Amino acid sequence: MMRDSTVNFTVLHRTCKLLVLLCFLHISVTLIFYVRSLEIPFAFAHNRRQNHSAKNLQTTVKDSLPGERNLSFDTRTTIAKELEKCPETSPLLVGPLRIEFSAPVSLDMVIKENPNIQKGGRFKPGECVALQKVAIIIPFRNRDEHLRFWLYYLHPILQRQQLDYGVYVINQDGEEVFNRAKLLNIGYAEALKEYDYDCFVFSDVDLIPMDDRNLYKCFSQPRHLSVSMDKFGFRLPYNQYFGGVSSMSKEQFLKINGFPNNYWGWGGEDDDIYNRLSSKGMSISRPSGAVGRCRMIRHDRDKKNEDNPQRFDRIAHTRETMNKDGIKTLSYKVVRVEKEQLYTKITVDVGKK
Ligand SMILES: [Mn+2]
Repeated sequence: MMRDSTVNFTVLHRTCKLLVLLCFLHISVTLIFYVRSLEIPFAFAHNRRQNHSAKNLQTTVKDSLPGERNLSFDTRTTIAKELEKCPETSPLLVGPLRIEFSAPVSLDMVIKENPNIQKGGRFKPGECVALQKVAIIIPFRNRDEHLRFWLYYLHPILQRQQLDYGVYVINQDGEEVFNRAKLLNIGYAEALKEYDYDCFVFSDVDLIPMDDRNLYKCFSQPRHLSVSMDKFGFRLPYNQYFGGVSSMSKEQFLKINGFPNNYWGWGGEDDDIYNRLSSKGMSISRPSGAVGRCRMIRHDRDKKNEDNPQRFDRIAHTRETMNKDGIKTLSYKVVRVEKEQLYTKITVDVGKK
């Protein structure tokens, strides 16, 4: 009997020891897995930080943007990083286009036909990383019908060109004399507050390209895009002509101190811009006459946009005035910013003549 109980006790003792060991093992394994689960997000965050510092300066600017904008942007770049750069020539281009203004278009229709446009008139290609970030600046006042045509034709073209772009309509508030060049300067400044654009296309609201190979992007020299307008019999009116639609990189724009702020009324500001470019040793890049064909929507002269009689005198003195009058001395007030589906409308007080 005695012997039996001793055996029993030993067995029980061993079982208990084993049980304690098992418990210890179980706890250890659980603990190891727990610690590892904490380390994974940490390692992920660490990796992401490394990726960030490897990215260029532009990202640093983006990172400093406030709140939600920043977050959605970051998410997008993370996805974009896995995509390849877009090709130099987009495979989506179709060439000559039929452009007509006989039937009016509605914004609802344009919105339905362009489901990939983000609020504010923003777009990024989904299949590759765009080569340039382009802000399109449209000086504006009371031309809603023209704007609808512009959006109807240009959004599909710009998407086929695989650009990362945003459309900014700069609306002059009030009834004072129109100031196209100042509105363009304001568009440049306001667009840069939103995104680190590296290229700026300045377009009149009533000009539509007739060929999608006329690229709305920047080149090694400032670009004139509206080279053969129907209005001028599909020819350049004169060699120095830089009106209608043009593009400039941020660098090119800053080199000439932006555009003049003191051309009130119609005419001259485009020649002043040309003088600025040539005085800084830049030349004008242009598409061929065939690719650069475009159509202007016919209209009467706007009220409060009469010929500027001072323009000839001003143009003669661009070299002396350009450093004192430009983007460096730009002053204006933003009256309101409206994020429409197909464009961002910024209404501004430009002051008066
Ligand atoms: Mn016009």
